[in-house]
Amino acid sequence: MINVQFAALPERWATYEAPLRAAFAEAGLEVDLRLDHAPADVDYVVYAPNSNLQDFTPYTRCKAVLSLWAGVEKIVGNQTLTMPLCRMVDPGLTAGMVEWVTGHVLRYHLDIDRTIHTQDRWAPVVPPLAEERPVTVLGLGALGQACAQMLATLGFPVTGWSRSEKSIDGITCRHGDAGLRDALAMAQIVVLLLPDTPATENTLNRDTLALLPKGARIINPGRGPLIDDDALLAALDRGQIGHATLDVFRVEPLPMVHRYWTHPNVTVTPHIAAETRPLTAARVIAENIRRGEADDVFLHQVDRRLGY
Ligand code: NDP
Ligand code: OXD
Repeated sequence: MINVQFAALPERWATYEAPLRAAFAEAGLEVDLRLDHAPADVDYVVYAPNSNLQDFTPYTRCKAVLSLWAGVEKIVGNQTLTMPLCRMVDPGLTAGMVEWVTGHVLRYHLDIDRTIHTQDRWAPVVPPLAEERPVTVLGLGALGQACAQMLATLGFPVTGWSRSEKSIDGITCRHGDAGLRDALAMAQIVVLLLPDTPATENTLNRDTLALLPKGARIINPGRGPLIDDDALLAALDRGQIGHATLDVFRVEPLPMVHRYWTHPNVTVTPHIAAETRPLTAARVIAENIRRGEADDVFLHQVDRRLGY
């Protein structure tokens, strides 16, 4: 019997229990899934970083902590978490992010707000085709790559930026510090899908925002610290940035006094770009437990040195 502890907000148990049990059965795993195993008996922890479990010291035989979240910045530095940590890469979450990003890119591309606001007048403005609208995606991981590919399929010229060198069909790939300048130089729309690490903090700052063509639009479903907020607000005020759609913030919920709420050229969404979907995520968890039991390498194991 494999002992699995579910450690997330208590209200999540009702959503995840049945999909996890079904996925374990489907994978042929005999699992005792509970909220309350004795820590020393636990083989795997299914984990959300906002759960009460923060001290992993008593989890002496735990083979892996399997995160339900894609972003691991809240736990990657936890010194008591010495066992392998796997982040969530879930087809359902990826599909949600592709839809959210594509929707917001199309909102900008088609100038949907302006069209709606002028609908009392017959004033046709023909939008350009996607092929005339360069888009840059910062981050070419599970989510960035899927979004970049969907945008390229729609006809946008897409440039992607990552830490390591990549080659992806239909995407102009840039990497490293030097590649960022190229990736931003032509971008009319920038999507941020980087993890929050010391190396990615303030990727968009006063200097890099100035590299963008005037009026460029920013979409951030990545993490708040990727953007220097004061620099973005200043760039919005002087029109260097035309509009920003922000889903994630340094402090969440975004404090009501924050200027983002009232800035006319900012859209705030409450960290809803993409949710982990229990049915598909449960299969990913089951597959990692199967791998752990077979002494195979885990999927999506976090590199603590890199922080993602
Ligand atoms: P991945 O780890 O799969 O991809 C991260 C990408 O960022 C990789 O391409 C990586 O490069 C690149 N990267 C990391 N560090 C740097 C750096 N210093 N310079 C340049 N590129 C860098 O993550 P996901 O795609 O799964 O997720 C991305 C983020 O999306 C998550 O970390 C999370 O913060 C956020 N997220 C937000 C959600 C929401 O609802 N708003 C939902 C889910 C996730 P390389 O390929 O070379 O390693
Ligand atoms: C995640 C998120 O990291 O929802 O999974 O932001």
